[in-house]
Amino acid sequence: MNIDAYKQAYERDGCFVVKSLFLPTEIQSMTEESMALVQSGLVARDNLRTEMWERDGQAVLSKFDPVADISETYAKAVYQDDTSSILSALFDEPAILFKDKLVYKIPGHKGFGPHHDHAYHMDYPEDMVAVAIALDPMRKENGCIEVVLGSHKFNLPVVNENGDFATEEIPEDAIWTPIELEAGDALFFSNLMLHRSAPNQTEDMRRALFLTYNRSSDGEHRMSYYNDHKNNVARNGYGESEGNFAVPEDLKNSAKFFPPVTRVVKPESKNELSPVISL
Ligand SMILES: O=C(O)CCC(=O)C(=O)O
Repeated sequence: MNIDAYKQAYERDGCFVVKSLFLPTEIQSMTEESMALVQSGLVARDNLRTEMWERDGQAVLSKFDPVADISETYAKAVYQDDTSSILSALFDEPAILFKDKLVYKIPGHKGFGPHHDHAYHMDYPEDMVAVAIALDPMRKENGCIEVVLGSHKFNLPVVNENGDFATEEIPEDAIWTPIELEAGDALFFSNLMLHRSAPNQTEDMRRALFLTYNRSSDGEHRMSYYNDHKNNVARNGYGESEGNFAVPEDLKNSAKFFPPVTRVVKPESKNELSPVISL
């Protein structure tokens, strides 16, 4: 792993790709877990963990957000060794988890408009790194992430008077680069990096796990962020992203995270050696 090359790319472009960061067996566990979560009974329009989108007049699951505190499989991904080493090198100190979400991007999902993530948590440290881990191949046809290389240095005013991302401030000549990934690859990108994604025009889901970290010297903010998130959603919804109707008006007062958000605990490492058979 050439950590210096990653650091240089991060400084210059605001992002870089790490191929095969996760093993096929790890990806398989995560995709199986994503389906177990769908069937867990947690997907509901008043559950703030499960962001819903509209498709053909029906509410469908868009994201589990957060997810790592209810799933040992995803908690393991948070603490994966190579990810931690790369993040420590970028920050020059250990990283702390800020946010974790599992995006399902089902067929027909309309995609995500241009934004950077800091706009959605401006009260928290600016210096964060997101890691988008592909659980399925991410291609142009199923709405891979597209980025504007170098845009972490644009210093954009992020929010307009409606409280939405100020897309009108994005330079007209900005070049959007699609980042195609294989399952197991990961895109590391700055919290200030402009990104978006197109609709999923295929017949299959395009799942990705997004883990966002801040530097340890900036402190731990995850619990406080999700507490604020609850109030923001109840007050405003999620803005005007196309297709996103989040928590409906009549459920806003009762909407809550279930189960309640807890800290992400590092799973005990288990001895995974095969049993030895004496002959
Ligand atoms: O999953 C995607 O296509 C992009 C998601 C994204 O940009 C976000 O959730 O902020």
